[in-house]
Amino acid sequence: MRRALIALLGAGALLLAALVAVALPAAAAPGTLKEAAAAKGRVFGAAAAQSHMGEAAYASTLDREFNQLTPENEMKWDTTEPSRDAFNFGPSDQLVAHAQAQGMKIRGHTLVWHNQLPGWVGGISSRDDLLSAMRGHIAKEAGHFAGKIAYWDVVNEAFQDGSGVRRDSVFQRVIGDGYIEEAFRAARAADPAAELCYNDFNIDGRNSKSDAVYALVKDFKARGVPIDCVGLQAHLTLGNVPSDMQANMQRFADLGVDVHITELDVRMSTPADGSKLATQANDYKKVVSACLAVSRCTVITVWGVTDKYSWVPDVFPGQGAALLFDDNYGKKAAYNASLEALGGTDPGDPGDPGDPGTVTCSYARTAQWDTGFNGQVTIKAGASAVGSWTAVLTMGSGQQISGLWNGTPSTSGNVVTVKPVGWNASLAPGASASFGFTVSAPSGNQAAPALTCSSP
Ligand code: 9MR
Repeated sequence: MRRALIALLGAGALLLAALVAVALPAAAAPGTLKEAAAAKGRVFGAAAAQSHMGEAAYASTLDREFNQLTPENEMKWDTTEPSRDAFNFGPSDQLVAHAQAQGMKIRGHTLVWHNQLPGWVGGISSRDDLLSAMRGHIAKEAGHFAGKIAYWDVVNEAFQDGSGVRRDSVFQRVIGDGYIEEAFRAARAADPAAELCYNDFNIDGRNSKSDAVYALVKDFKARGVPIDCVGLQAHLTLGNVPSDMQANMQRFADLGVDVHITELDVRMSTPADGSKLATQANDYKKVVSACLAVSRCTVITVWGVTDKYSWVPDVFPGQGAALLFDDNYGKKAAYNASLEALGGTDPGDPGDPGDPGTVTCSYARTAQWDTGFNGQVTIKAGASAVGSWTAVLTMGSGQQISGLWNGTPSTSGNVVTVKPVGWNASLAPGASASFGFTVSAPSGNQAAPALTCSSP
């Protein structure tokens, strides 16, 4: 009995030790988007295409960082029902199986849309016939995936851009205003477990189009038409996150629906450069922060895994670099900014241009005379902010620093380590600080000192 008790106590101590051991690493900031999002009660997804899944870096980046998958094209009407009543769920089933194996949520995209619509649908001119085709499509597709889909984009892009007017689609022309609610009712019947969303672009801030979507959702809620969420696509251009994005999300949330950012990307004119990438990082940070500030903003999904396969250059020639990973699957500054906005920290992969703490430095000779010269060192932050920096100068033979300004030097032999003076320690992304110095040197030896720098 006594022995058993001691054994039990021993086991208890072991269990406690194990718990502590498990608990300690968990305290570290999450190192991937999906972990950081989960810690905030959010989901972080990406659109993915079955045709790229064979590329190892594509699949491993998707699996490592994201916990929600939106099939980029595979669930669209032209793929799933290319001719009437002939269904093809091959590519979408593969993506769904992959997502399920990875424990990712799946966003169904999309049941009713004027694009990627097979010709036979556009050819229907009778209201009853189109209604029955639409209901049949939804019943079959949402029914096929029932129980596996977390969110359905039931109707996509039903309003004209730049106005609150309904888009002139075949559904609008032939069925009339009521087609949207018919679609939502059919989706609820086919898959009662999925959250049903209305999804559109350029409704990220308040404008006439988002006002129209707001009125639609309000009306649906008032009349009991099933709707659970609104998808703001957030296909944004550099430096143009709507300042009222958070307020816009909040007004939808106040109607009693969840808000999802469904197709986030921030395009720029290519080629990208450090300054554009820093602006983009800030844009992503704004979007993620706005979502976190709205408790019903539960999902953030980017429209692709890598810049390499983004839709942007195909549709906007000369633009691109819109996503979180570059063509080589390197993390961009926007990745780090998003991760940090979610409360995570990148463990750091050497060579990532977006890693925190990256500084570069350069040297210039600003004056010279026979027995000396003035030099200036400029330290520039990478795409993330740095809290401090260190520059190390290795002086040439016989050279000595006789004066130094805007820096704090410490000298050991011919090596001079320079730290900031305080006010020039922290640098915003892409910002720089400089210090200057005077060197006395043997006649004619104006050779540049060797220079390295780091952060902090
Ligand atoms: O990314 C998709 C691209 O591969 C397709 O060619 C394109 C065809 O319409 O659709 C793209 O995805 C769109 C999404 O389904 C709905 N919102 C806009 C997206 C970008 O065009």
